[in-house]
Amino acid sequence: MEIKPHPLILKAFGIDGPGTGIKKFGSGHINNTFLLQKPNGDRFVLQRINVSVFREPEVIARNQRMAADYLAQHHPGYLFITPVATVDGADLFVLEDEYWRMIPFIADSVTVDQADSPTQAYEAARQFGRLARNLDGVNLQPFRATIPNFHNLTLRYSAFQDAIRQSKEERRLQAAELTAAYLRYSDIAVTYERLKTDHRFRDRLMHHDTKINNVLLHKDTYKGLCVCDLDTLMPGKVISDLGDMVRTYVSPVSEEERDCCQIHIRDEYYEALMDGYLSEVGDSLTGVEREHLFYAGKFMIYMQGIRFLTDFLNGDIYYPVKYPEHNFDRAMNQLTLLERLMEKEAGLQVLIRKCLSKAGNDI
Ligand code: GN1
Ligand code: MG
Repeated sequence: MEIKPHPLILKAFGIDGPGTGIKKFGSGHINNTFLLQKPNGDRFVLQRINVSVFREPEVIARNQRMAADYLAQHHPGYLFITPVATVDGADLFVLEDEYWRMIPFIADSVTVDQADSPTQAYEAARQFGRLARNLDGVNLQPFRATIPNFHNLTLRYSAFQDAIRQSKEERRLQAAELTAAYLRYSDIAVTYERLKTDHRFRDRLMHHDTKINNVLLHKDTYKGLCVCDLDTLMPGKVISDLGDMVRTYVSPVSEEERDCCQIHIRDEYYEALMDGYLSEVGDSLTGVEREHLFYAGKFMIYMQGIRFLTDFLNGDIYYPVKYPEHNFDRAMNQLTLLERLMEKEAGLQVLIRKCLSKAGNDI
């Protein structure tokens, strides 16, 4: 269904309806995003928050506000996108149970949907690294999960098992081989289970959605400007942010690619993103975190793969699909990526060690 922002929403943010250009923007699965252009040329990004995913949008606003306050105090020059307040001074505007928020469009910025060069991977990773580093000292206590258990692989794994049991027979049979393959790699979930209670595996304020189009790059130089899409800024683990970059920057094709022969690991992108990320956070990692840098990629690819497959088994209730096997194909894509990554572990561990020692660290 086509969703258009109601004129009252624009008014709430102090924008006059007539004369303001509105178009759909971005490529996310979850929220609805629009680019607004005022007659004077000022641009804003207006979003309707998906409340079936983000059940407490106030938590998003609160986390961002607390992070912004901390950063303004401790890293005053750092560009951190904060919402534009409504004319009443609120971070969110609620109309008929729908939550809207607006952020400024950052001048001279562009996003790319795919990493096209190792330099882009480096720049993007560096931005996520800088965010993590700048937020390293923040008191995590008042921060809450915007999506509880979002990257809790233990729960994602049990949701997968539930879906296998409860799915309609047709889908269960269709996915039998793929399901068996994912179950064979369940040690990835077992490792997480062990790690999550290890206090040396620190809680940190993480972005949790580090795909490359969540970094704004300068339109001419392609230098990283800042990160965006801060809905899942919440306490988490370093493997989430690092792992999602491995998942989304390293293969020449995205999770949407159906021809799995095109999926492979580009070592130079892997090295570039490790280098960019560790150049910022390297010296703050604990020994246990450093030992699990390769695991990060496995963790995120496996979790995304079982999320797609779970959704296929459940009848496509979470991810929008364009055709009936869409989630199945995405899960197959992620399994291929996982296997390509694991085949290369020895060589990639060498690259990790190289990047760690460059950042002044060793395993
Ligand atoms: C969702 O909407 P988007 O594309 O930013 C999902 C991520 C997945 C991603 C996979 C809240 O993000 O976790 O990695 O799809 N976000 C949520 O494409 O579930
Ligand atoms: Mg997103």
